[in-house]
Amino acid sequence: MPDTLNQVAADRFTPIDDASHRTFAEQGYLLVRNALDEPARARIEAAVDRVYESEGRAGRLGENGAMHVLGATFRDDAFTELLDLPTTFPHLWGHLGWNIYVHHSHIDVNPPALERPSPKWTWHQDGYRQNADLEMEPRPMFSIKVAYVLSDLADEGRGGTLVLPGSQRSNTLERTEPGPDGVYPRPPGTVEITANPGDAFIFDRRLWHSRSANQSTITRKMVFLCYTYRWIRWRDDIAIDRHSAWWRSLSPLRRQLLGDGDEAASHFGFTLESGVWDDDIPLRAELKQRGLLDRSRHYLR
Ligand SMILES: O=C(O)CCC(=O)C(=O)O
Repeated sequence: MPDTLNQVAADRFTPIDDASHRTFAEQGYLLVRNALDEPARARIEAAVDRVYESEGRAGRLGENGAMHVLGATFRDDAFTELLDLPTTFPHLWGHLGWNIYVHHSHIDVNPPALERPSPKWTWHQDGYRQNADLEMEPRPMFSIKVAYVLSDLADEGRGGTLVLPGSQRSNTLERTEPGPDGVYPRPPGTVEITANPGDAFIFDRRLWHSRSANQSTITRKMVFLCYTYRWIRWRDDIAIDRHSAWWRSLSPLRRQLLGDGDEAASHFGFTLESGVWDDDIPLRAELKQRGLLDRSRHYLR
């Protein structure tokens, strides 16, 4: 393997620094500047455009030409590189550990909105029943989403995601009172995430967040990947073709991140035969080889 590729391979296993770890734990989100360099950003944007064209041809675009499609990682080979991207992947295993995969991903294209901000209350935590079935406060994090920003979101009003820093520790969020126009004001403390093309942000699924209307003249383009534990089910309807050239070309790590597992027990981190942690699970093997398993962090044991 040429040196540069070795370097890239090594970077995805470089642990994140303590300050980033702490900021994410405190705020519930973290902005990662320049997650994609310009050639990579352009490759991903071109893939988004291909999906957009195909959805358009199939008559599946929403109002105003908006697109929200699930199963992004299976929609175009170009998205494969996002799975273990060196600039973001250390945050995923650094907070969740080695027994993870991407169970949900989506591509969003939001042309300039013609309408005024939605009168609907759109603040939520991710995870649906994960927010109802468990009686505890705060509930477990369970998953982290990475949001790749492909268009220019540097100014407010371009459809940036709204977040309430620190709100991941709270099971509930009080609704604000709608104004005379029916529109709910933003909860106090709201931050609209602004970012440059190629930046990414990661967020704890419990962080209270909301879409915002794109009131600019720039079409917003984003790709979201949600990493969770392998013992949590798929959120998207996907079918893996294990005989495809694409699947066979993938590294064992990428196959893990796309949901692969030899046997049911593997999804719980062990083999039936050994009854203990499965050292063949690709991400565990990669971390172990580098001395990155860490008994002091339960999820990295
Ligand atoms: O599109 C956005 O800005 C927010 C997306 C969102 O709410 C989500 O991914 O759960």
